[in-house]
Amino acid sequence: MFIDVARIRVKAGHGGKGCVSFRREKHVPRGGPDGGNGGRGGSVLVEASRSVRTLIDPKYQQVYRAPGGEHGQGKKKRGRDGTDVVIRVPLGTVIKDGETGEILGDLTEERQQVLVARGGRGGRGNAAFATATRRAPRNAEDGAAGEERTLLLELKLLAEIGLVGAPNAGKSTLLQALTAAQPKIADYPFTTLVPNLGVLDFSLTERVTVADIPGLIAGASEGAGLGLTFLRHIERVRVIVHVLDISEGHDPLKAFQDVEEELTAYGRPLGHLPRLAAANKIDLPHEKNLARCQSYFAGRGIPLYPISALTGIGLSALKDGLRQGLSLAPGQKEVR
Ligand SMILES: Nc1nc2c(ncn2[C@@H]2O[C@H](COP(=O)(O)OP(=O)(O)OP(=O)(O)O)[C@@H](O)[C@H]2O)c(=O)[nH]1
Ligand SMILES: [Mg+2]
Repeated sequence: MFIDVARIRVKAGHGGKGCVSFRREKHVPRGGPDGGNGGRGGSVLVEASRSVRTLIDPKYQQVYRAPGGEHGQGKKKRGRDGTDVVIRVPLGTVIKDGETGEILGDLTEERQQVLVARGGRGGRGNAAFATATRRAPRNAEDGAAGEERTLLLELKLLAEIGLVGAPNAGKSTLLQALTAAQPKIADYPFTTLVPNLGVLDFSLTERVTVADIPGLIAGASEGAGLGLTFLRHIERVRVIVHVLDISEGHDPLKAFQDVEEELTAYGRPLGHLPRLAAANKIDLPHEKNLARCQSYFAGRGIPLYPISALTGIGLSALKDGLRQGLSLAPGQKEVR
């Protein structure tokens, strides 16, 4: 199962208590205060890891608690610190405060960490309170409470290219044709329920990630079809490819406009991203639709690529177009 949001509670450990103690040794009369400080409570951190793919673990383990620090002891012995708890999440996870929505971190690199709940400070033992005039203090502090908060974890796929379109347009077929991904493909709408990712090789050193986004229909922003939940994944893409079914009996322009409307209704800035149109299924009768598309997209400055994802016609021209789109897109191209 693909889990892309999780709400969790994190509790850092309480600081250990400071100790009240006096040195007592046979030949040392009136030994001074020697109560040690308490240890710091364990903190909770979130760390990005390439080996984690989904948020399934945090989804099921809803509370993460770090252990407290140990209490201080006599002979100025400091209590041991509580061990930190590290929650591992996939690259591309955004961490928000569950109550305020404030973004606490956006983990895009391997082993990048954010501290989400700081462990409580250990209390000072009585040794720490001794002064020249106050030689036998009997006071010590309690440890401080650890921080505690609710977090919202959201996974946003890190893909450079996003394939969008109506259900059944052939997005998954195109992903399969461009990359080694093996998404489910079928002749019914909403086959793709979660985004699929594949890696497209332009050359040995130039590779980009392509995401196949579940089908979008008019009203998706009000929850129709699968809704817009998955659009959060395309917030980060750099080029949007509209996959259009131009075979006879379909209305690719209506499909394009519906999808564009939903992208606008989603309310995040996607408008500035370069767009390409892939006129798919040209192995089927399509002449009238192709002519309509050509004049429509030419008027909007959107490059149009007639393709057949199924037979492979036109894919190398589309790849060149993608490469060019990426070079025009804002942001650095990621070469892995
Ligand atoms: N003839 C022909 N059929 C195609 C082509 N591309 C896709 N199809 C068929 O169209 C149907 C839908 O393809 P998918 O790739 O599952 O479509 P999708 O856009 O991913 O659909 P959803 O996941 O439901 O949104 C399948 O039966 C494919 O075999 C094409 O170029 N030519
Ligand atoms: Mg699909």
